Amino acid sequence: MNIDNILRIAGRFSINGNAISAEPVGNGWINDTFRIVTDSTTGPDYNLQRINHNVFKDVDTLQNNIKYVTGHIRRKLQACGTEDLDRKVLTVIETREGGLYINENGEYWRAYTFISDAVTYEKVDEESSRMAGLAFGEFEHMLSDVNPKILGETIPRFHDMEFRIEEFESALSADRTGRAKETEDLILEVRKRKDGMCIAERMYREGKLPKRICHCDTKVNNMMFDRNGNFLCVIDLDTVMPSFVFSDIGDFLRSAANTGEEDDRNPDNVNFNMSIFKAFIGGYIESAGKFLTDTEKEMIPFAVALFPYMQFVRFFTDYLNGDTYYKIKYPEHNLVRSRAQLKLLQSIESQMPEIKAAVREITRQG
Ligand code: GN1
Ligand code: MG
Repeated sequence: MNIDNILRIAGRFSINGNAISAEPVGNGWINDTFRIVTDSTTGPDYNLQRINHNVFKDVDTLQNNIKYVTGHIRRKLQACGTEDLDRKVLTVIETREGGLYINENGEYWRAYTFISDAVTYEKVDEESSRMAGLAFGEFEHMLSDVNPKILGETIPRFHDMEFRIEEFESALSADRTGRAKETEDLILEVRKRKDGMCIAERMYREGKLPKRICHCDTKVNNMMFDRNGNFLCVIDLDTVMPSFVFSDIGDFLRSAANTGEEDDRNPDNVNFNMSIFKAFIGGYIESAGKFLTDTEKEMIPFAVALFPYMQFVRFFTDYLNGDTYYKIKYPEHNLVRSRAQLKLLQSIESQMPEIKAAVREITRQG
């Protein structure tokens, strides 16, 4: 992409000064991000992002969600006298016409204030796991007084297990790639758990479980810290939408408490790390314990198992479909990912009594 063009697009947003340099930042595969520096001596730098319109089809909903959520959090932080607000919550920069994004020939762009002197971590230890629990719990807490229906689903039925099963069953009956016959063991593993794993959607319909505004992409690298290791804010708000709180608990632990890789070729490497789990839940209950219902707390062990299962089903469905969603590095990559997620699930299942006991203990204190 031509730098002059990026600088010109940056100039269409209400930035301070003139954009003078643009440098690619971050390593996400979803959106492309550029750090924009201006000639203003007093104003901040900016992040200019090209939004992946294949993943996020409804950019209006996406940007309205983010504007709403960041505005709400900013007002909350302001009300309790928080300093350094521009590093504690993302700031959406509007276009010169007052819009939330630009559409140029089918390419969608948005801008944020750049958060200065901040870092992200890739690896999780007990301390950062506890901080993540605190941070994502606090994020949900600050949004817990908002009617979740105000926000749209940026990816429809994103963490809906019934939907993921429907997608799996239709991939299987179409069997476009002829891959079903070599994966009968995995098909059985999906099917034998599917009723139990769809319980949250049933309870929601019966009014027994709420949806709340959740982050839905709770990875440690979606948190920013200052150079002294103090937590600043949560980033990557594209998937913020109404969901069960299980999304934020389950997806974090699925990635952070795996002793192996998400796509580990050797299932023996993959196990569920109990101390990372306990640290996260401890932090989470400290900030979220005050608004969660008893049912939500009791179902935390379910959330821990649900996400490896859901990811197993999603990877496996993509394998049966011929690898159309997740980027692959080799032909059986999605199959390897599926088996690794299944192994993580089995490790969780074998430690379930301990997981339940830990949750009971932590929620009693919280
Ligand atoms: C995708 O690209 P990344 O890592 O943020 C996916 C998640 C999956 C994850 C599995 C929008 O997230 O739901 O858990 O891959 N995001 C989307 O690696 O589908
Ligand atoms: Mg992401």
